[in-house]
Parts: sequence; structure tokens; C-alpha cells
Amino acid sequence: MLNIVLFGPPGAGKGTQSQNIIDTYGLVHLSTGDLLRSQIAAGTELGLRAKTLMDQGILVPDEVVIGMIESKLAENKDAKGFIFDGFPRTVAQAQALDELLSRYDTEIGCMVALSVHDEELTKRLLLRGQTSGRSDDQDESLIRKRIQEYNDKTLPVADYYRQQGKYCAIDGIGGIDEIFQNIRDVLDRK
Ligand code: B4P
Repeated sequence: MLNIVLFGPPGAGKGTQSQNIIDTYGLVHLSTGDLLRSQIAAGTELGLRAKTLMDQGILVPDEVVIGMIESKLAENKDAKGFIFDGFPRTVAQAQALDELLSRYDTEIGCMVALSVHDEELTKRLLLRGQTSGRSDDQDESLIRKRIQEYNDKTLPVADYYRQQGKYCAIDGIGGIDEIFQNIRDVLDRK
């Protein structure tokens, strides 16, 4: 079983490269951003609470996203492996993920960390905001808040996996295919 954490700041290319990884390796894609947006679209109470936070560029509480991942793992017991996209975003989420995976006698094989500088992130997200309808991509100050939230709360997650020898850095600047080739080189060694 191959379980991957795809890591990086907002706009680093996680969603984009997840699609390439799923197509090539047949893993189940678990994106907490997508799961939260489907709760919002369905108008659930969880979705309404999440939307208020997401529209301010703030992370949703750990217990909410951990609960969503717990359910998805239970629904996909026969999966070949998982790609976690946008999760874990805090060290508490990373610790919870280890515990959840241990219930299935498995663990994270590697963290693929995409690095992209802030100016490029802002440019990509504003561009996506012109067509995606995502309210969190349309306001530059909100994008700055998301990047700040990433630096404050999410970056320590990289150290968590680095200490376990599972951290692989990938340059997230360049063509989508070129970046994917570099990810493949890492994953094919796993
Ligand atoms: P997410 O949905 O995870 O949004 P994101 O960080 O913007 O990443 P995304 O995957 O969408 O963007 P990508 O880099 O692929 O989270 C949204 C919000 O949900 C968070 O702010 C938070 O509030 C909440 N949330 C989610 N998970 C949470 C958790 N675990 N805990 C707490 N809260 C959570 O792509 C961006 C753009 O760049 C695309 O338009 C793409 O086409 C483009 N792009 C990609 N690669 C490129 C390249 N190589 N060159 C040029 N452009 C490229």
C-alpha cells in the first residue's frame, strides 16, 4: 500500500498534481478542501461553519477535518493507497493521521512537498479565481492570509515528516508535466 501526503502552500499545485498521481498510480484521492467544498455545496451545518472560516482564509478546526478523513478511510478499506491533498495541515492532524492509518496496519510512505514562492502563488490563485468561482481565490488580502496561515500552522508539518525521513522536496515552479516527472522519479523509488 502506498500512502502519500502532497504538501505545499495554497496554489502550489497540489490539486493539479494529485490528478496526475491518481491517473498514474490508481490511488484514492482525499482532498480536505474538496470535501469541505462539497459540504458547503450541500448546505450542511458543517459546510456552513466551514465556509465562514474558509472565506476568512482560516483553517477549519482539526476535529472537523480529522472526522472527514476517518470516514473516508473507512469507506475505502480496499484501496491500493491514498493521496492526501491539503491534509494534514497541522501537526495535530499529522498525529491523528498516523493513528488512523495504524488501525489499517499502514502508514505514510512519503511526503511530496511542492515549493513555490509567494508572488507566484498569489498570481496563480488570482488567475484561478477569475474562472473557478472560489471566493477564497478572488481577494489578494485573503490569499495573503491563507499563505500566512500556512506559514504559521502548516509548515511545522514538514518537520514532522522530515524527522521520520519521509520528506521529499520538489520544485513547484515550471511546467506541470515537468514537475510531475520529478514527482514520479521520487514515487517510483518507493
Ligand atoms: P484547498 O482546497 O486545499 O486549497 P489550496 O490550498 O488553494 O490548494 P489547491 O489544491 O486548490 O490549489 P493548487 O495548488 O492545486 O483549501 C482551501 C481551504 O480549505 C483552506 O484555506 C482551509 O480554510 C480549508 N482547509 C482545507 N483543508 C484543511 C485542513 N486539512 N485543515 C483545516 N482547514 C482546511 O492549484 C492552484 C492553481 O495553480 C490552479 O489554478 C492550477 O491550475 C495552477 N497551477 C498548478 N500547477 C501550476 C504550474 N506548475 N504552473 C502554473 N500554474 C499552476
